[in-house]
Amino acid sequence: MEVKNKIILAMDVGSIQEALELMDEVSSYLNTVKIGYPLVLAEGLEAVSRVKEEYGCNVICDFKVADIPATNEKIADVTFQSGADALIVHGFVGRDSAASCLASAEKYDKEIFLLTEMSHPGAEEFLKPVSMDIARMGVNMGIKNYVGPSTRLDQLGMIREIVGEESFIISPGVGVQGGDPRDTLQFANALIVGRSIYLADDPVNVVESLIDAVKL
Ligand code: OMP
Repeated sequence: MEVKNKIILAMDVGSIQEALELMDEVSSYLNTVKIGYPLVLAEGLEAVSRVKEEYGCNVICDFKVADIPATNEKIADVTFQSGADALIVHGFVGRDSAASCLASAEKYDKEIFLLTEMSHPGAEEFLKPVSMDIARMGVNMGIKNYVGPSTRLDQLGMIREIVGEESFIISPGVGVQGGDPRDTLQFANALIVGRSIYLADDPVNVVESLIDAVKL
């Protein structure tokens, strides 16, 4: 996936109206949007098709899929049928669960991102001790796309070592969660940024500053 300016907008707003207004402002700078539960539970999967149709951008659905294989497959199928280009899938549930999402992605000629370690403090409790195993599992399964934390760069660096330079890593946690854009891009291919942009008085200014910061 080609991510313009290395920034993925996390569209965690509460309505299609807000999403479209934000896209009107920033869409010339971005070509990739991540849509998750906040917007889809409020507006349905139509939010995915609307954003795709009106702006022609890549949409990554962030449903952090973490169920048994049969249910994962149904979730992945309906997500890809909505037009989503990619789906974020949890790794901790194990190989069979992730494999059913991967099989669905292959069926629709789409992609999955395997979530390794999460960015928030609570990830230290259960996820951190197994995150490298999750990354190794992804490599063994032939997965090419990963999500890893900008808030723990030592961990992100180890994830990069495991998945290799050819893999594509997207990294949340920049801005409000404390991650630094430039440092994160030492290891990640693109940043996921939400609140710093959509809560800003001037989202365009924030996006421009991020682009400058990562160019330096
Ligand atoms: P902000 O913290 O507002 O920039 O948003 C970060 C976005 O990335 C949100 O949509 C989170 O749900 C998502 N995210 C994380 O923050 N941490 C993770 O470990 C994984 C994700 C994700 O999978 O996108």
